[in-house]
Amino acid sequence: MQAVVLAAGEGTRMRPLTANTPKPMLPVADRPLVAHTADMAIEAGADELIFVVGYEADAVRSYFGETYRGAPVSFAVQEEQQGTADAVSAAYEYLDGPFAVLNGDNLYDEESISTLFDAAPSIAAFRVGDPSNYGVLSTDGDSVTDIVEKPEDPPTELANAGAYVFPAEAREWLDVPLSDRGEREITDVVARVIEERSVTAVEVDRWLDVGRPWELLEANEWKLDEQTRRVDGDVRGDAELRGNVVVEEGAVIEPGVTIEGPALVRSGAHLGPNAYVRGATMLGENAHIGHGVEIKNTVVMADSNVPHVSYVGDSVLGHDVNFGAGTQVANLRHDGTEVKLTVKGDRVSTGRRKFGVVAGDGARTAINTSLNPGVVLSPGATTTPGESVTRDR
Ligand code: TTP
Repeated sequence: MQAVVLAAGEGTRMRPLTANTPKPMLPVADRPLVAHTADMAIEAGADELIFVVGYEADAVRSYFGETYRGAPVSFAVQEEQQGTADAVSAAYEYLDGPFAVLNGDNLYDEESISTLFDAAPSIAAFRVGDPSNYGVLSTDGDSVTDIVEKPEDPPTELANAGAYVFPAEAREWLDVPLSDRGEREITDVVARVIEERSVTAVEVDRWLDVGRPWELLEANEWKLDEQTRRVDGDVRGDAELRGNVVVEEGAVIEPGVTIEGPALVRSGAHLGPNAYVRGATMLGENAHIGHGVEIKNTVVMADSNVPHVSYVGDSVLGHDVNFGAGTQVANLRHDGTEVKLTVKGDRVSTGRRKFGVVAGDGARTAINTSLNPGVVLSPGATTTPGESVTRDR
């Protein structure tokens, strides 16, 4: 079966992390987010991958190349982001049979996607207490009878989880009218498929739609937890690696370092001496974490540095970030309420009592900077020595 993977979006809610990297290419454990989607599709039986690309398309192209895990790969370009049905239309000329459509920024448990492929035509559903913010499925047994966007009075608890297998004819049903928000929506294609065919709802056990920075952290927590302990790098002296820790070949762990898994140290990363890494932390390629630094539950992307006596917790650092000596990240509010972040101009709760900061590519803090919970640093932002940063910059 062919699998169409939607990866044309910029990920505006993920800014500033998407300033130079499209959201599907942001790191989740040892590979880009969209590679997890591609892997699931292959495991479920896809024998051809068609990526719909747009924003920063070259990053997706160069990662996947012409074949991926033995499956031929094509790239369809969506010039303007005019909605998910429009994105699938971009792949029209490549389609020649039943096809799956998967969002390039969603994670599922692998088994459910295999069941989805086997049950074609089919749609993935996720059971949520209040599905009124989703597309909601009506069902008769396993069969889907209707789909309604954001209903006030949801007919079931089954939310549309954004993964589908369509019959070959659906290729001709993609040209749906613009919705009220001015996009061509895949929900309208799904509605047509339900009208024309018997469609099975496949309940997925686990689903994460990765849209905002703390969801990227959550995605890493999920995938780091699934990795298998492996130490291929250079671990020196009395460094101690506890639990589910992966150290890739080419990484160096100096004496005095303690790492508590799950944690991943990627190739070229340099850690210590005397650093403490714990709880679902991913240190990207060539990252440098120096003496006296504690890093907890954090994503540090490639080429970033936290070289001297700092604490960084529950945070996401983009590429080529540098935290000056003594930089401290606060990740818990005194009032214990959930940390909020500004997403596209609105204050939004992360749903987490503990969340630190988001640093865009190339952000640099000066010595002894303290950063408040929920602060977002733009790409290239700087601070002054001893500064206490309480607002985004
Ligand atoms: P969204 O998460 O709705 O869009 P986005 O990724 O651009 O993020 P944001 O809303 O923060 O700007 O899209 C869901 C999936 O569909 C995602 O994998 C991107 C993809 N997509 C396209 O490929 N083309 C499109 O026109 C749209 C709207 C989405």
